[in-house]
Amino acid sequence: MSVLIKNGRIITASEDYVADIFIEGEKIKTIGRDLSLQADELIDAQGLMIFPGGIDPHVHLDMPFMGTFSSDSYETGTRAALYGGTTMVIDFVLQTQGDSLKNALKDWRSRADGTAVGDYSFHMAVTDFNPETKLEIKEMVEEGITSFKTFMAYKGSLMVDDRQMVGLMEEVKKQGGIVTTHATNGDMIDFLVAKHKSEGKLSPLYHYLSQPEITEAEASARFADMISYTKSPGYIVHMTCQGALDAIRDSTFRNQKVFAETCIQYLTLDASLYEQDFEGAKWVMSPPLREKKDQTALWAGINQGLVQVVATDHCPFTWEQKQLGKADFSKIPNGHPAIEHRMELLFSEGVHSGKISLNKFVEVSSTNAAKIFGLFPQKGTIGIGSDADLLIFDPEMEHVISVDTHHMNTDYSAYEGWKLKGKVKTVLLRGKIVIDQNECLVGKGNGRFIKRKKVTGII
Ligand code: DUC
Ligand code: ZN
Ligand code: ZN
Ligand code: ZN
Repeated sequence: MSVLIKNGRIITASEDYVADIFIEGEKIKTIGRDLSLQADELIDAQGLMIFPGGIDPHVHLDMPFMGTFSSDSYETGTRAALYGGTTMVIDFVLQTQGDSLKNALKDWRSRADGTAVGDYSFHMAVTDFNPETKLEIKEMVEEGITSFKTFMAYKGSLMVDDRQMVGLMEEVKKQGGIVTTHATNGDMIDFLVAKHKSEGKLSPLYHYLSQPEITEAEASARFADMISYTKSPGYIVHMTCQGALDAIRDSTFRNQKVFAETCIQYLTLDASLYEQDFEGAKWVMSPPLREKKDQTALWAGINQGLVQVVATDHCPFTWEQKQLGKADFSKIPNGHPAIEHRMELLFSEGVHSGKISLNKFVEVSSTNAAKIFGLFPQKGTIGIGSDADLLIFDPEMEHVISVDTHHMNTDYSAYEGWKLKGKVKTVLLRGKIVIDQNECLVGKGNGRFIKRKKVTGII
């Protein structure tokens, strides 16, 4: 199977030029002007942009959480991702405390393998670091799982203490991986949740007020300090606020790098959404949405190279599932749906509004995640020999986000009615046209588990 894409404007993290792309099998074979090669499929991309397929390194599909499961399966979630130009996701395996990493991986792969429509990998969330787990880190790296997630919150089910954290960092460094973290101070949050509940303050607003900026700034600084001590590569997931950004900026003065990821919602939505009775439950996620000043700081952080990745933390629930917390904000399943609109939101709100450049758009939506997590140059760029994961994009086409047209398995949209400029037209995954003109051309099982390489921590 071969495909020839003519006259597209190719944008990578560092280039911007018009050329033809010739694909043979799953890979890009040739890039050049006026190629006259015979191909099975011809795509005219005149007037359109071509980006590397998006990589969302933070999603939770079919995840058991807070007494229920996130509502997108690997099939519906990765299909929605493809509709939005994201060709690969990295999900999270959660170790059960007291059990092995191997068993957790088996459990997660049983739900994803043969189901996913787009490509996928996993971070391994280590929730119980002990002498047995330590021995499994090397095996995981050999399986192509080279990133290890930790939670500094959710005590009793997911949280590791600092003793486990430094131990894990030392071992992961030795085996060639990277430690990532949900950086919020779990004990402080638990205190505030209990306090608000004892005062009868039970609405979604108190979810927000139980996780103030300081809880994230403190944990981010602590994580950066432990990374400084152990010299392991480190990455903070879903950074939301100026205080956390300040903590990692400070760490750069030690000539130290802690990678940071923010999510599209923290750049585009703010905490005023919690000021409306139970409706605010739609945006109950952890960490919560912040203030306008934090959005400004995050956009600046992206431009300064302090924030490398824009992900989603896609963790969807239906409105019925959200009712689990109707009488108590601490029982509202945490998370919101975003996997489908990350690229279009970032393009419209970032590029069109003049906040980031086209090259930066590619860097933070695809290339940097590929580099940090051991996928580059197989994924994350448009180059000879790379997987032909491509997003053909109409930069001027306007459209409106709505639950009536989205493909995620949720009955509400967190961005209902948002008018965007710039829309996905055609998507290729490993040389195959998977989305064309709002239609998905592949089914369940089309996605592949991608083994990742060891991580250097330098990009
Ligand atoms: N935050 C969420 O909002 N959902 C899933 C896990 C998390 O940390
Ligand atoms: Zn998290
Ligand atoms: Zn998450
Ligand atoms: Zn324009």
